[in-house]
Amino acid sequence: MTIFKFPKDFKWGTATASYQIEGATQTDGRGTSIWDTFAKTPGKVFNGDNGDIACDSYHRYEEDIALMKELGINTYRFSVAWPRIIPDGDGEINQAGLDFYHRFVDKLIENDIEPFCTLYHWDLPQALQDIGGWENRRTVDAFVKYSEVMFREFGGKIKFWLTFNEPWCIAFLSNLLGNHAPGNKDLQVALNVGHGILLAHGKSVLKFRELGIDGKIGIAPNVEWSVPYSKSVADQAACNRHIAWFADWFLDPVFKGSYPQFMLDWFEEAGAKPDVQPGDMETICQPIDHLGINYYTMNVGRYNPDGGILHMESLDMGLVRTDIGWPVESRGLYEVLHYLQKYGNIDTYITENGACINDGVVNGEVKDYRRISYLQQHMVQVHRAMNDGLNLKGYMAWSLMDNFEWAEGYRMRFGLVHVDYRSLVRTPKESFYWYQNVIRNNWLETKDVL
Ligand code: GCO
Repeated sequence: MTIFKFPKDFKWGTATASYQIEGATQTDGRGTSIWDTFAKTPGKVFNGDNGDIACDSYHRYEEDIALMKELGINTYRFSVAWPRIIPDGDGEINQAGLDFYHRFVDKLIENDIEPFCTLYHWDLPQALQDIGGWENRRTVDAFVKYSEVMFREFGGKIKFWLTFNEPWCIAFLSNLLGNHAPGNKDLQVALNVGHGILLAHGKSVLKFRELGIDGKIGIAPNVEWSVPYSKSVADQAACNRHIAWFADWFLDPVFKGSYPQFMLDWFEEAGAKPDVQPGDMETICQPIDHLGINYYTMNVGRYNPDGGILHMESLDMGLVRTDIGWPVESRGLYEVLHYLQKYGNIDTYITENGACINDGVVNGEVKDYRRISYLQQHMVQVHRAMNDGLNLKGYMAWSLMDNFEWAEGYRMRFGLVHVDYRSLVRTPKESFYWYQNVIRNNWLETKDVL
């Protein structure tokens, strides 16, 4: 048995996102988001599910905060629904929306839970999509306005900020692969969208500094690790592209002020390139205070000219998979963290990590031992990376509770707390009690949990 101790000020948390948990989509003046539209388009979301009710956290947030308190987390990562703050994206401010987040954030603070706020976790106001979404620079300016409203209202109260959650998903999953809202399948659109959000990120960070907000700000990419199937140059290059697609494509502009040339060349061969205007790259390249990393899985990649835009196929190496089909490989997290050192040893938070394990309630209990195993393995890798001297400041499990899993609807469950979507009853799972123990001890013990 080995004991892994964590530093005193380590942030232990969980993460959620507004559209996935809040429900109350028609309440208190909230505008429509692209996810409302997408979820109601037949064939886009499994079972025709949508976020109208979700976990109803908009109404049950006190119960949820009581659960957080019981769990013992000192940090909670949540996102704000832009359409609650500015219903049409760019017009009137909705006081009722601000009031909700004030009540919510005050309650967190009252319970000694640090609010860690994501400004954009995908619920773009539909009115902005109607003018071209992130491809239109009016959307970029509207985001800066929205973020200014948030900074002015919550600056000082909220000390930890993230501009964008998972730029790869916003650009490519949503606009090249078409799986998420708004569902485009066009590389040029994807590159424009990616560029738009980078620009919005840079301008928002500039605004944060200009206002002198007491707090820290950064961005949270999702990064998948890829290991080449063979030593062939082609396999290695395919995996390099795969990693860079998630990481370098967004982080090179943020940290270095340029897109990675080999990826620009690659996309240009496919006939597309981002619409970079003079001054854009300088605007994007603003010093940030921390980096959030969302990590779930690793690939073994092989060059295959039919393997999508990157010409890479992921091989099935027989790894254990979670119920959503993603291979479990915790060492990928360690590799990702080291890979990102090329951008400097910046304060880093694991802003999401977790497993889809669909075990249900049996006799009042949820014995999700596979989730415990997943979390434990990944936390050990975080600890390893910290031992190497990396500035890892916190770990936030995805997710506090089961919720609306985007295109998968409600069938895929990532929560430490089970949610019965008919009764909305919350039942803490075994993993909840396991995590509670880790947090209470501030160390992790690795005897085999299975
Ligand atoms: C994400 C997502 C979450 C997902 C999780 C599991 O940021 O991709 O933030 O919303 O639910 O990743 O797929």
